[in-house]
Amino acid sequence: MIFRCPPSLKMLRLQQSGFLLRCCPPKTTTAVFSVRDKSVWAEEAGHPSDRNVDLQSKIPFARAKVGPFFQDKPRLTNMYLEDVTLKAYLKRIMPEEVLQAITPDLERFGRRVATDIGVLGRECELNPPYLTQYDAWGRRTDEVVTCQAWRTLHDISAEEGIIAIPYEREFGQWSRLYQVAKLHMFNPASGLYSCPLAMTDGATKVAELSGDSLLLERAYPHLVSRNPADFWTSGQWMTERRGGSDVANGTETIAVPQEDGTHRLYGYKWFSSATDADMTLTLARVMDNTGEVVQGTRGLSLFYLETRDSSGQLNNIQVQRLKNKLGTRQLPTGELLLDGTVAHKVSDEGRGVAAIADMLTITRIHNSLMASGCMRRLLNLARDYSTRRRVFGKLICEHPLHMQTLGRMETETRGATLLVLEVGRLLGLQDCQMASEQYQLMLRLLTPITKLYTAKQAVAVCSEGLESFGGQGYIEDTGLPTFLRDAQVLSIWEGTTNVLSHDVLRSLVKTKGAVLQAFYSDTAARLKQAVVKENLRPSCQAVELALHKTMAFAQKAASQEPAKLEVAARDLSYSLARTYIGALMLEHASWDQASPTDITAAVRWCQQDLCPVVTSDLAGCYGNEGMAQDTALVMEGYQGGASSP
Ligand code: MFK
Repeated sequence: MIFRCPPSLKMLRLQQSGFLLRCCPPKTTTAVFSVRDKSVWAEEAGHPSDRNVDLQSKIPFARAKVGPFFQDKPRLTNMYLEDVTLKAYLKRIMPEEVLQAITPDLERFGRRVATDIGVLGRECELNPPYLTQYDAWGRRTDEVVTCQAWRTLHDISAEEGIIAIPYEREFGQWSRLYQVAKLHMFNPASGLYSCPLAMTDGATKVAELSGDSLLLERAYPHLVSRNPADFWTSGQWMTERRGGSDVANGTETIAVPQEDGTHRLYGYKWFSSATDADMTLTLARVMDNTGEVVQGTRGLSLFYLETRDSSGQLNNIQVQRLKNKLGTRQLPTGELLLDGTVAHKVSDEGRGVAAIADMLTITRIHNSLMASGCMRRLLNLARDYSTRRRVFGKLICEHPLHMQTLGRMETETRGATLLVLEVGRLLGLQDCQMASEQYQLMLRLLTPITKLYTAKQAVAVCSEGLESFGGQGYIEDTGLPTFLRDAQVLSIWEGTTNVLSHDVLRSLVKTKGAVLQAFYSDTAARLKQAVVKENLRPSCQAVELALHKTMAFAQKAASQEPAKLEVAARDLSYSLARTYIGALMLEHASWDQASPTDITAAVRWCQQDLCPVVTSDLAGCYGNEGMAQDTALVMEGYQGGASSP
């Protein structure tokens, strides 16, 4: 129903308030309203006056009436069938028999995440966990109370094989990609159950790679179980009070060796996601028999511990409090005091960081899948909404400017999706010891690049996504603000953008530049394939130019003082990300079954500055003067914080 709001409506409202009735008699109105239930209007219309019943019946707003218009809400249908990039990538990459075997499951799951799983995820947001520290009789219990939906998501995760799939290896190297496809759909629907699953996957990988017999025999069967009653989740307790990024210098927890070969841990874990996990991997410094510990990275070892003993009592762990966070409110993130916690060492002494790096690789990939998944889910909601919302005389999908905005978000999302899927493919090869040296180098380099870049994309796309709903995007009970809140953590946990930019540099230094050589050959090979399509040629040239410029910059910077490369690390990472995504999109668009929109997306991607590191270098941002200017810019006017509360 369309109704116009004639100027005389203002007057009617004044009449309703009694103002005009007291001041002057009502004039004849020309208002034309179509009101469905006249009798109700008339019945309720005890005011402003029974003198004008006809007029009253035409007033759309009155006591306890909110008007006849209700905006239709956005809906999701099937997160697999509607994801053209995910479907096309799997079709292009996977052997036909594997794709045929897994497609029914992906289609069923795509529907589930749009329906019951999405509802459970929302319930987790609405019913956040809380901590009960004492029972009625004063005993310390430290019970983390989670909602039923959270526990149901635990069971669903097991039944759906979210962790089991890549380790069962039913489809060999493709099993990981199968899991990755499910995670891309599941993560944004899961009420952040994706977080414990990320750490669980990481712990499973560490168990496999470490070959530690206790981890393999005791924990591993639980971690990969499809039986909800047996399925365990794992934590990853890395962060301590001195801070999260500088693990080597911030870790104070000590491990005291016991006669039975175990260790007892004493420390304070400051930010422990999913405090309700069954087990965890954590870092500590082994104390020698003189009471000394080794500081720095070389003093850190990796430990496995179970959070409760066989009688259900906490393993000398006190949950001090749950964190009050901007987002991820669904997660019981806690501060934990370890006071003699029994633990088992799983790495060689002093090799803790290197050992937990295998876990970080997995959790960083999960983080990227949360980013790509969030963008896709919100974009699907936004495009559906654009067919239901009418403003300025037409549906918003008929407004070219609105479509341009969504189109830009779509391009980002497609690029991110191709990148995370490619990382999933590489991880599958590594899982099965099938990764060539080049692929292993690519996985090492792409993991931090993908994590840092997709996280930033997710924040930008989710922010724009909320805006595409107008004011409703800012209203809590639409569920939309959760997207933005939860996206914001993606660039923080698992290593901030700058920490991950350092990790990119670490991979360069550690491999003596071999990761960049691998990057060059991989990117060039993809461009060679795409350039045969005439309509892609200019874009291929743009990516090729960016590739050469980035390589030349990295080579030049490596021979200069380290500070220059360090201050360029973020822009270098962005350049590698944009260049590589460009190559992936062009390769995808050159596939003989590519759609016209694959070409549009690839061409548009390549229109941006693909090589910001060279742009900024030319502007002098990385020289001594540029660095001094940054500091001056930031510090101008600063009064030393003396008057802060
Ligand atoms: C859907 C949601 C998913 C997410 C859920 C997860 C929730 C969990 C929440 C959290 O726990 S957030 C906390 C996560 N914490 C971090 O991410 C820490 C960030 N800091 C870093 O990453 C630091 O850069 C790092 C701890 C790795 C630095 O430590 P060091 O000791 O200064 O590193 P160093 O000395 O460079 O490297 C030590 C060894 O580790 C070296 O091996 P070698 O001795 O053999 O040379 C490195 O090569 C190796 N290494 C470091 N990073 C690596 C790595 N190996 C492979 N890959 C890497 N990324």
